[in-house]
Amino acid sequence: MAIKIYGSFRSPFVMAVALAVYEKEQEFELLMMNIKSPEYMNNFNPFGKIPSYQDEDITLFESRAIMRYVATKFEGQGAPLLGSTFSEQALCNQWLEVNGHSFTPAIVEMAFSKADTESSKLAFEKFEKVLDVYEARLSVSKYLAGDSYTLADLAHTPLFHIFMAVSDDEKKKCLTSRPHLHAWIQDISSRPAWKKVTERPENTFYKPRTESQ
Ligand SMILES: N[C@@H](CCC(=O)N[C@@H](CS)C(=O)NCC(=O)O)C(=O)O
Repeated sequence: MAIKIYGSFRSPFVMAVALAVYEKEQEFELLMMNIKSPEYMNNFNPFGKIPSYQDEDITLFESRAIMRYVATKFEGQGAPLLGSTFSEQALCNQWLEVNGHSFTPAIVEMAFSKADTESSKLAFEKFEKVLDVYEARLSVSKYLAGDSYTLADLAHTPLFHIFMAVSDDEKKKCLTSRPHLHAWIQDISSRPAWKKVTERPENTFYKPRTESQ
């Protein structure tokens, strides 16, 4: 059975799973169902969320679990993704947790806060504190887990892509003013597998602004 990803490219988590599949040089079908239907909730994700993943061996939900599965299943193909040493593997897991528990909530809270309010200011400050942690890490390490690109880096690409696409130059300064962070975002966004994701015909939601990035 071909790999099936359920969801829409409006979701950064769906894009992250698609990116992991492409990094492993696999193809997939992107399918959408009514995610609150009994059929979807009983067979794919009882929480009624996207993405879900299916291949001949397994049906899975939760994007980071799916990415780990894909990286392990296709270990010998494409980019390694899990870290090349025992320490890198541990750091990859650590930074994937950071992605899930610190980075994603901070960027989502900022994106959903009402513009020019006290809560949007607080959300932005909170996001900047998270970015400071990334800047410090990336000033001593090429990638989050060490010398090689892993799932920890990959998990960030879609959310930064969306942030860059929907923000004006002033807002983007929180990225461009942190040189190591900015160079890393450019690096992880220039991978051929990411280009393949952005060039999928279903990817119509976040068009990059034309201003300088
Ligand atoms: N932790 C989940 C998050 C999934 C998630 O929140 N997906 C959103 C789209 S970005 C969704 O399905 N929202 C629909 C809903 O909550 O009804 C993952 O990483 O897969």
